[in-house]
Parts: sequence; C-alpha cells; structure tokens
Amino acid sequence: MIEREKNIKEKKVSVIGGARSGLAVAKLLKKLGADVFISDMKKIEEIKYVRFTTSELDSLGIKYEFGGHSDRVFDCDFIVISPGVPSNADVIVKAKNMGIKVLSEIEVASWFCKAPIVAVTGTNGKTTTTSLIGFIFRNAGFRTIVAGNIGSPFSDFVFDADEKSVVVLEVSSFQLDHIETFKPRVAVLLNITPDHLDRYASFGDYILSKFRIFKNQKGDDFAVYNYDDEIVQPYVESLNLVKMPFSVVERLPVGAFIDEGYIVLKFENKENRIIKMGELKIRGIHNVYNSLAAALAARAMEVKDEIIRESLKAFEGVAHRLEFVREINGVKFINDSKATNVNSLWYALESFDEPIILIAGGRDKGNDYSKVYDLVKRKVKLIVAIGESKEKIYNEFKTLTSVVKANSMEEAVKISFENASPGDVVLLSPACASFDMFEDYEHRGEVFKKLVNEL
Ligand code: UMA
Repeated sequence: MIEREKNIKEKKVSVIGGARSGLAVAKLLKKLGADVFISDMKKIEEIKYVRFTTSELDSLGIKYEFGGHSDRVFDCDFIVISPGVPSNADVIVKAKNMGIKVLSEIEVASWFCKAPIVAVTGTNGKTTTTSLIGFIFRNAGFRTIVAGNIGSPFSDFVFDADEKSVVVLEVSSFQLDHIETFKPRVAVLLNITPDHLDRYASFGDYILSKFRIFKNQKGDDFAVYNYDDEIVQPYVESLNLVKMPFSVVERLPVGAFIDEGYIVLKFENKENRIIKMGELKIRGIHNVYNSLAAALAARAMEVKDEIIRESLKAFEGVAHRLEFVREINGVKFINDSKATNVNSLWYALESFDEPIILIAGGRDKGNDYSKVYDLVKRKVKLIVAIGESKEKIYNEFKTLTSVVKANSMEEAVKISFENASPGDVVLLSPACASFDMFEDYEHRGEVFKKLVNEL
C-alpha cells in the first residue's frame, strides 16, 4: 500500500463522471498527491446528488471540464470510471483503444484500504444485506464502515478504516466491471436474475460481471453464496475458496439453512439454531435469504452466534425496501421504491397475503413481466400504472387484473386510496427505474411517503 501511495504522487488521473463516486475518488487521489482531472458530460449545475462549485475544485487543486468530454481526458496514466458511465461510452471506448487503463472507483479506493472488506453483490437484496451485515458488525464491537453502491462512495471513507475495522461494501455489477486487484476477504453473492439489460449486451455478460467479485480471492478467503440459485451455485462450487453456502430448500452439510422453521448455522458438524424465521422483523422469503447470507458473512469474521441472533432479531430493514409507511382505515401503505426490476417486484408481491393495490411503472429496462403474471393474478386487485412504461404495463396485465393509468404519483396515490378497502395493502413497487419522473428511487420513495402522509 505504501508503494501505491508513493506511486500515486507521480500519476495523472482522469475521472469520468463528476457525481458522488467521481468527486470522492478525485478528492482521494488529489489528497495523495496525484494530478487529477474530472470530466463530466453534464454542466456542473446539472449534476445530481452532489453540489459543488468550480471554485471549490480550484481550491482543492482538482482540474475539470463540464458539459462534455474533450481529448484532454486521454492525457493521463489511467482513467477512473464512475459506475453510471457505460463501458461503451465513446470516451471509454476511445481510451481503451489508446491502451489507457480504465478502473472503477472501488478498485482505486481498495488500494488504500487497511481493513478487511466484506463485499455484497447480487441482483436483489444487496442494500438490505449490506446494512444488516454492517449492523451485526457494529453490535459485535467492530469499527464498521458501510459504503459503496448503497449511496456512499468507498473513496470517501477508506481512510476511516484501520486494521481492526471492517468495511462492508455494497457492490454493483457496474463497479465490478472495472476492478483489477479488488479483493474482498468475504464475498457475498445473493442471487442473479436479469437486470440492467440496457447496459449489458446479454444476460451472460451481466452474470460474468457479478462473478468478478471472486476474481482476486485466494484459497482462505470466503465465498458466501446462494445454493438455491442455479446460476450462482455451480459457478461458486468450482472455485477454490472457503465456501459458505446458504439455502432455504435443503439442509446443507455446511453453511446456513432452515430446519423446523429455524435459521441454522452448521460448521464442523455442529448445528446451531440461531433464530426462528418468524422472529425476523424483516418480512418475506427474500429477507430470510438475506439474513442467512448476513449470518454467514458475520460467522466468516468470527462474530459470535449470540450477537448474530440479537442482531437478526432487532434489524428493522432499510428505507424504500418494503418500508411500512402508514395504516389508514385498515389500509397499509408500503414503500418499495427500491424495486427497480421485475424480480424485486416478485419478492414484494410474494411478501403479502393481503389483497394488493400495486403502483408500478417508470423507465423500463427491457422488463419481462411473465414471471409475475401468476402472482398478479392471485394477489393484485388493481394496478395503477405510472411513468414512461404505463402503456406497456397496461397491455401486459389488463387481462389478468384491473389496470388504470395515472399521470403522476399524486394521482396514483389518490386512485389507490379511493379503491382500497380495509385489509388491503397499497404497494409502491415499480419494477422500473425512476429517472423518467424522479431524481432517483429515493426521491420517488420520499414523494410517495409524503403523499401518503398527507392523505
Ligand atoms: N456521465 C458522464 N459521461 C457518460 C455518462 C455519465 O460524464 O458517458 C456522468 C453523468 O453526467 C453524471 C455522472 O456521470 O454526472 C453519473 O455518475 P454515476 O451515475 O456513477 O453517479 P454517482 O453519483 O457517482 O453514483 C454511483 C452509483 N450510480 C450508479 O451505479 C448508476 C450509485 O448507485 C452509488 O450509490 C454511488 O456511485 C456511490 O457508490 C446508485 C444506483 O442506481 C444507487 N446503482 C445501480 C443499482 O443499484 O441498480 C447499480
């Protein structure tokens, strides 16, 4: 690491994308003495999530350009790419053709990380599992940093971690696409289902991207993985790592599974019942999976079962993921704005026994809704379709249940409330990205909650 720090001083680095990760990694590299240049295709005032000015960058000594990528980008030793910048963006393709190395922000931050990293990926459940693992480590007394795709760039926190800390990172496929030496002590792979098909040439490419989480692990590093996932299981079992599988279907010879309604950890032929599934505060079978994965990640770092038990019992989940908002006249309102793909919607529908009024739609990512046809038919009494994809949703589901279209979230909440009877659930679980109507899924969830609280 010291070698890296020394080397950075002599490097010229171009950072593509100047939002959260771009700005964080630029500051990190500048602090270490590099010559840093940020380039963003947007004007500075249009950049989301972070507000900063050119004079702030001037005072930090960071160079910049906004409103487009010029050839100045290529005058560097390597490029750091923000996760939101597609690999096939002109600027990236050109850089690669010129032989310039393109690295992700988590790769660069990891060079300076003294703490072991627990990295969590998967199509769904990443944020909940990352938060839960962080919660367990904090309860176990570790100095714990939770960062990454969850919304806080790793680069902002890497110097807060020392050898005794643990860094729990949510990592997306976009972040894994450009790693080189990034090596988690514990890698958690929750599941893989089609997503981000607007960014990958095929589902196969997306799968390969997820598998990169294990790329640099060595024989004594841990792979926590979903034994029930037919894409994940055969691949991980072919790796030479310490394997920690979890299953809700099978009793495993080693790992985590369900027995007589209990979450069980089994190692060295010793079975420990940790907690009854019913005692988990977070609902649904997907959260049983997330809890099994988190328990194994904690076990890998030698957290005691007692701490794992207390933590699983107390954890209340994360905002925007099946978040209970309010009950009015016996109608429960649930904010699942984080459901940005069909699989998340599947889990959300599966989590409720009550009749559901579903608010769905937004920016479509090549969604195939056939997986939820059956659940919609059985459980959903009304769909309120919103956003760019409302026509598609209307056409997909009109023969299965009632569907109406709304022009705004306000109208969607109003229609849902008017049509709800006591005992129903009004569920915002869009299965789409939010960018057609909102800044991001958090903004979408906040707007929904505000409207519900005003009813
Ligand atoms: N940009 C360019 N050139 C391009 C394309 C984009 O300059 O060709 C610029 C845009 O103008 C914009 C910037 O790049 O200003 C956007 O970068 P970004 O989207 O990477 O934004 P960040 O704020 O850095 O957020 C990223 C992650 N975003 C994405 O993966 C899309 C955040 O994940 C993450 O929390 C953050 O880094 C900190 O690590 C969000 C997300 O939606 C939550 N993730 C996806 C998901 O969970 O499904 C993967």
